[in-house]
Amino acid sequence: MKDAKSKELFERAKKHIPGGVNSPVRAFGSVGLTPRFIKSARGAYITDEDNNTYIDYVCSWGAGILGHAHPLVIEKVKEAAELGLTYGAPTEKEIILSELIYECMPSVEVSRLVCSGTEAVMSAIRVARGFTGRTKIIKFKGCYHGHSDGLLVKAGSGALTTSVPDSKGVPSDFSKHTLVALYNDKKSVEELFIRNKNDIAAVIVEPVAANMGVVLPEDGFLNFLRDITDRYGALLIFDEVITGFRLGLGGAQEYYGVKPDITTLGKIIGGGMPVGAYGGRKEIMDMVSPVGEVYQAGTLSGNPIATTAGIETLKILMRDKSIYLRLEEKTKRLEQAAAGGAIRVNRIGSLMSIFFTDRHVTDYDSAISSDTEAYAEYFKFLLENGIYAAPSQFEAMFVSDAHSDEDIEKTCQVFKDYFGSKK
Ligand code: KE4
Repeated sequence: MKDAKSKELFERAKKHIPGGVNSPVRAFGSVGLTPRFIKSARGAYITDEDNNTYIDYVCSWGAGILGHAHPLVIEKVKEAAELGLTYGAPTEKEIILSELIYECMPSVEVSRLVCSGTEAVMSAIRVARGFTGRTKIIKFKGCYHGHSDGLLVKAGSGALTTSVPDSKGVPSDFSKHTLVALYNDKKSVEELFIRNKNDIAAVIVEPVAANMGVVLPEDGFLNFLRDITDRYGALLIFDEVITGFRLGLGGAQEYYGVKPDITTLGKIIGGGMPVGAYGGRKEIMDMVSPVGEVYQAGTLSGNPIATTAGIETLKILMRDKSIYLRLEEKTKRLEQAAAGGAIRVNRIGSLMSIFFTDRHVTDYDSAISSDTEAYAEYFKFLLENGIYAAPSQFEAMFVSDAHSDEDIEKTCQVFKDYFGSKK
């Protein structure tokens, strides 16, 4: 596999960009290889600067549900660009995107567009605190919600599961209001509510976790979170940055039939351009400036080019709901081809992770029992065979509508070759 150009670019990149990348996972650190510098992408394929073309299962971390450079989306983005790139003023496109989000997710009656999932989550938490007048937030070990200070925390040693910063530069004052529970562990949540009673503003959860690899909520877990937050007057925030429009038009909240108070979105709603959103019922969102007293703002929020890409992406998904059936069928074939190896596969819809462990992966501790060296070896084999998977055991595989039967068949064969050789 040629990687001379990527190697050269990586060295050059490190001179003026931390680690040579603008987001850590892209550096291929956990798989110990030179990151591939990508020069183009179309449909299910990405091509690197050494002209290697891969079948892409990262899909820009889920944004690319239609595949790269969908012709319709590109056409509309080009048209929009001719009209100017940004106005810093309201546009009809922002209304259209908010209406489409509401049509697909009725719990998101009112939404505010931002430029990333991090911004969406950070703002959602501020609104939850402003609405309830409370300070504490419960998150789950292994769930990732972007890089805002209060969420870069890990469980403290204390039995109280208070948290401590999980990043340098985050003062402990910023993390002390974040409590950490265990995913799929109702008791850990109950205990935090008993200890903190009416000081918990919200529980934030990835309704399907996808940042410790894909971990599904056990039966009743999300319903339990809905019940306990209602019981204590706290808000329930579903971080659907990954699951929103991925599991279906209504995301995880439709799939599991659990209605959160606030939803955060990203990735697919931008169709590959920088868009995040947070929203909920009007009563809550009226807290947000300029209506209410929770301040949040953004120069490029609702940008006309980004909203155009998002609108066109959602319209394509809404026009042809059979996309989701096709996505599920393709991903099921990948799951079946991987079966048999000393691995565990967690899959829901077109979201999947292969864990190199013999344990059922139901939470963070079982996820990290995976052999990351084995994952790195698998990743390298795939890359050498023209398959681009997530460069980390603790990410997800994403399938797009552009993945053809031949692409899936080829990937299944590579899986069978790899896992067959391991028997
Ligand atoms: P961004 O700020 O990266 O747009 O979104 C943060 C975020 C929030 N919530 C969830 C559930 C997320 O998965 C993310 C970001 N996802 C990662 C992939 N696991 C983005 C990839 C990266 O960090 O480079």
